[in-house]
Amino acid sequence: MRKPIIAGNWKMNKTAEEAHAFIEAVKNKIPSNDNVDSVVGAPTLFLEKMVEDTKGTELKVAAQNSYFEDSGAFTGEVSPYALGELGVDYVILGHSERREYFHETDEDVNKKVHAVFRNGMTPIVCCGETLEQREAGETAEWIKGQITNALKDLTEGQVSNLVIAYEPIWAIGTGKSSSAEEADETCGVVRETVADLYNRAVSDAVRIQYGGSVKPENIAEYMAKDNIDGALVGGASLEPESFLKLLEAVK
Ligand code: G2H
Repeated sequence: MRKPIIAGNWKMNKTAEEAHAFIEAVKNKIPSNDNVDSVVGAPTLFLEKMVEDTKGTELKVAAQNSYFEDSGAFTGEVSPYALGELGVDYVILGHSERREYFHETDEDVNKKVHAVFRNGMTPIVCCGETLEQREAGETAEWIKGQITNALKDLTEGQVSNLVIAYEPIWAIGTGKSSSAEEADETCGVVRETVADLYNRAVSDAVRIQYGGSVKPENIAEYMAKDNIDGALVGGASLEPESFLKLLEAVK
């Protein structure tokens, strides 16, 4: 039985004050993490305070990116070593917005996955296809390639513990969600790829989230599917009430 994991992805939203107000509003209402892992992914600027604010609660904090070197002359980058020292639990990696606007490649994502594990955190590795690729029938091949590259040289234990987020690019922030059946089918491709690369025990253990216009009204449909173990949620994770409803729907 895989434990559900719901992760908010605030993207580049909120001020420090708003982030603090959000945590204060939700932190004592988070369901037990015996039933669901609850995570909020915030801009780097707020992480230190959020880790402090969530200490002793069931809410975990995620960064939205990190560099793959621990330290050095990399002006403007975020150190995975410093994130780990801060007490950040998860790092979202290879989000399609990072790939599109900041030119991250599969190779970068793989190096970042290793860096996040090296620093004691859990990667949430994103994959997903464009509308053109879906319409051309290329989704499965594309996803297999992204997963194979992202997981290169990881151990069975690491892959069993990481989280993969399948986010069709055409369903991100558009209000156009992939149907639960389509999402389940592609999450199944992710799971089979992991089985081919490793083995059935690893593919049974890895948790796969769906992401793309998930909201309290539709999350139950996705969670009912065999290959979907959670959600990576952008817009609907920004307000405390909506975030709590997402958690309530799966606990
Ligand atoms: C997809 C998702 C969060 P939204 O990017 O990662 O955002 O739920 O707003 O589509």
